[in-house]
Amino acid sequence: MTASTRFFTQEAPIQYEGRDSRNPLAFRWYDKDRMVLGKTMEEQLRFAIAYWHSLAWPGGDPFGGETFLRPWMHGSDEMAMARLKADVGFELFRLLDAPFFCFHDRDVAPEGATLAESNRNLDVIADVFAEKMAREKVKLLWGTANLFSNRRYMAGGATNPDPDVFIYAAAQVKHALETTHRLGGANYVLWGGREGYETLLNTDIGQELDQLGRFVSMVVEHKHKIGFKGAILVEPKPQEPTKHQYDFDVATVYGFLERYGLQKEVQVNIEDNHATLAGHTYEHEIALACALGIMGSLDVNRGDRQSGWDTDQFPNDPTGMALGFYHLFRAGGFTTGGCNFDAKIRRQSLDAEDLLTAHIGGMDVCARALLMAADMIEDGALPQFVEERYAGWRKPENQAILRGERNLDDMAKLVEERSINPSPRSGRQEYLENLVNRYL
Ligand code: XLS
Ligand code: NI
Ligand code: NI
Repeated sequence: MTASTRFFTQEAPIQYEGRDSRNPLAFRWYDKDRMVLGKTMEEQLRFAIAYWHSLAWPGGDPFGGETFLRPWMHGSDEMAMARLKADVGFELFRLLDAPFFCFHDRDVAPEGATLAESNRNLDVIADVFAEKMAREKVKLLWGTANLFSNRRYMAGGATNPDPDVFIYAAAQVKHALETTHRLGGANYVLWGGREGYETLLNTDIGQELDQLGRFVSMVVEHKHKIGFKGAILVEPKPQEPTKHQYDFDVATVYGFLERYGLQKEVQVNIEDNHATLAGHTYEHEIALACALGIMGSLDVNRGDRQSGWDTDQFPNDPTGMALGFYHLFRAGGFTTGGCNFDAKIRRQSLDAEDLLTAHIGGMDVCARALLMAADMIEDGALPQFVEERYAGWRKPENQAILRGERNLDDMAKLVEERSINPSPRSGRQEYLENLVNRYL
């Protein structure tokens, strides 16, 4: 028996028991083998567990320190603690029957005094992972590098005014990307928590954006060099920890990618709580990414209406999730991406069991949302309404406008020739909202 089985009292993986089950340690909606839109729920949703929140976070907040007192955070031998954490982590993945997990380099192994030492520590734990992954079903959805915790990154990694920090960060990302590749990761994520500014009084925005453009280009070049087949994903967020982050939202990231010629190489990892912090909805960000052809993966969580920060709570709103899923699955669903629980239990949720129930609830919310989205797509009334609303644009004479074959003079002539005097048509928003409620 491993140390990890002493952390969770639960021994058998969580099972689907159906919506009438009263068992808190059972799925009520997530029936992994159920076919939805041509694939099993497991294949469609591609759930991942986030190492940082569930295994590396001690339960602190700005007013108080750790509450969880996890055994693997209290030992003098840091590498032994990292191994114990891995044991508990893989036990968590097994109990939740999770197909994927995600990690930052510094979540899984301690940082050393030099980059070389940090790399060695990461390699040791990557070996532990590789060994466990050969035995278990869990795979790596994505890896990433932590370029925000250490004080050297306080003014940014890629966007630091000091070129030595850029170089250090790039070398760290090289190793994290290679480790992700070695473990068969499906994606590599770049989230720029400190790629932004605190005050414009000390910041050259144009210079910093050029640094970031070059940094991301080097990551893409290296991906091809080592033969990594996964996707490179940028994760938008408007602020926190920096006052203003350059990867503000999907639209901003797309503009950045175009400027640096990366729009065919990089996609986005969209997080619900980041979408709302940017003043959008998850639905908006997902629909836009699908329309721009850069939809990669999802961090599923939720914020709090009263809080202006990233509370990273487990999702509990199937309807909101379904509206986002509707766009994602209409566009064909995930390819390399999945639903990563970038979510943490509350700091009063002390028990091992709380980690299980949080994920069970989140997985059920996503499963329910998938079923709703499938109904919306298969019933066809919603997509058909939109199709008809734009039907005029399918006519060859109007297609010619979009192809750039007509100019403003032509527009003036057309108004005369066709006696155009448009009469507005109802957008029927309430009818459509009632339609959505039918799928609940
Ligand atoms: C923080 C981000 C982070 C990324 C990975 O707000 O969501 O957790 O997903 O670096
Ligand atoms: Ni977040
Ligand atoms: Ni995230």
